[in-house]
Amino acid sequence: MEDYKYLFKVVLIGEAGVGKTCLVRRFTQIWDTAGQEKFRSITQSYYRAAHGLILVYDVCSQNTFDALPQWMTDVEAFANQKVLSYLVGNKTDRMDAREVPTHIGRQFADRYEMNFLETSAKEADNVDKLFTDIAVRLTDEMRDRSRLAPDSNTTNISTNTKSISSCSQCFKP
Ligand SMILES: Nc1nc2c(ncn2[C@@H]2O[C@H](COP(=O)(O)OP(=O)(O)O)[C@@H](O)[C@H]2O)c(=O)[nH]1
Ligand SMILES: [Mg+2]
Repeated sequence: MEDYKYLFKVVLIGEAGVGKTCLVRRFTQIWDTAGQEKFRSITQSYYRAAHGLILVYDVCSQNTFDALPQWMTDVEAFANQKVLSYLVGNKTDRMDAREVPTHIGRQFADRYEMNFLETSAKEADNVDKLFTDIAVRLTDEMRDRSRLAPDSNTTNISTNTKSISSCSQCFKP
């Protein structure tokens, strides 16, 4: 832990089954829910002090896309206004089953001023890009901020970590 210059908290949200746990299994410093989304019991504490936020839907499930406005209500209520947010359409490997076209996902992301990516946790498509983009952007932001105020760069860094429960259905890296 002491070897890291910055530690960022990135939270993943979205309907159950969209692939959050599979996405995150490749990256141990990212927080995942422990399935609370099934009970809509994600609260302020999960979002607190998050630097990054990834809202995931399944491109093969219109229902998970239709639930996004509800998730945004939570984000607007609980997340830091300056959180770096990404909308991610996962499961692009299931081409024949796609229900949500790319441009519709992108349109939603634009409306809420979020970054947008489509991924496949199964094929590892764009997963590295997602997490490295977030890490690079947050690091740049933090560097810029510490240049302005040399001693303030640690105040917003969460030192909490949470182990990620294993998921037998996830694709091994
Ligand atoms: N085809 C495909 N299946 C996926 C992908 N990501 C996750 N899954 C499957 O979707 C199901 C739910 O994944 P999980 O990560 O537990 O979803 P969570 O509830 O959002 O954490 C599991 O059966 C995974 O194997 C993906 O990119 N492609
Ligand atoms: Mg999960």
